[in-house]
Amino acid sequence: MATTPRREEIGAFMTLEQFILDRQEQFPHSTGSFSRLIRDLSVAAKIVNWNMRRAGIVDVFGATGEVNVQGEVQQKMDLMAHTEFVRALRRGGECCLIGSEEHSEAIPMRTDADIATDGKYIVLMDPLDGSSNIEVNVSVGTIFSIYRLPDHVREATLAEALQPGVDQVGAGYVVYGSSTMLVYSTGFGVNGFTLDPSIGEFLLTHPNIRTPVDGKVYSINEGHYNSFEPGLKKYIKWMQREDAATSRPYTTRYIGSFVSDFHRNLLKGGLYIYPATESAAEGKLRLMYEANPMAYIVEQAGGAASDGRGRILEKIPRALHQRTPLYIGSARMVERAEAFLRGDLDLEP
Ligand code: P6P
Repeated sequence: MATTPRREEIGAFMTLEQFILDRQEQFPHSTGSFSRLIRDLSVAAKIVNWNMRRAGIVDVFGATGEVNVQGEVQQKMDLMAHTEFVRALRRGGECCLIGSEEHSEAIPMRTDADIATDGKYIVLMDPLDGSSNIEVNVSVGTIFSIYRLPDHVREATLAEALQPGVDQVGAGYVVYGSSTMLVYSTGFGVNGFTLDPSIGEFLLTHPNIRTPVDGKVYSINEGHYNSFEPGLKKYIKWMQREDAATSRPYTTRYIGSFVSDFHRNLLKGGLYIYPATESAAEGKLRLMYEANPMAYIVEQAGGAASDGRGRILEKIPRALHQRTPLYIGSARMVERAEAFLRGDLDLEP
């Protein structure tokens, strides 16, 4: 595992900019547009990080008094993050449409003269997931999903944003934790970059991340246990039973911040579950800008993502803010969950 570079070693790490240019050179016909889009996202991530690190000092805690499209109290930091990512993408000119958890409708990118930009990419995002944790100093994150505007389309509308997850051309997240990391994939593996605030650069500290095929950690809010479906209850009880041969009981780790739970499970192995419950028939996580991008990343790292019955990336979207049950992480753990939910895994009690 790479460690934070000592001062004299910083030069030993490739920066995100260098990595992007290296990757671009592998595609002779590349125009550099996608590279510039990733750079634009990384600039916004640095600005959001700067605001996050001073949140305890400046009055940016708490709610705006508004309720977002999800019916959730919008935190001041949600609005800040949304504003910074929209500003960076609009300024960069590579994005033609944004979908954001913080905005009910898709946001077309236009120039000041209200002319549609010629950007080729659609970005769907959760600008700051888990923001209610900020005022208690718990890690939070940004999640983004990238699609190409179909060639025959001149101006992007919501219809062009509602593509299945298998059609993503990139996805990533930023975790604002003990350090700030940008982790993303463009379909050629998953790479993690740690922000060195002393030079303002993301450094390649986690090249070619692969997630363990199985794990012993599960992340779920067991407060909802009584409303889980029978197969999930059986799976949880199976994970809790003593069995040295299969390293059970497993460990529960649930931070209440999806990006943080996902990141730990990606590196160490594990399974994050937000299932359908009585109060949330479709689960809580959103398909287009939480489940799909993380499913893209985890599959690129050798893991799996399911809604309990089928592959997340193959779900046909209906709406920008639709929700989905989510089982995501180590492939073997996802497969086992699906088997319990089907009722066809007759494991020892
Ligand atoms: P609950 C944060 O609001 C979030 O979307 C995820 O980051 C987190 O895993 C989940 O909801 C927590 O939800 O119902 O357990 O409080």
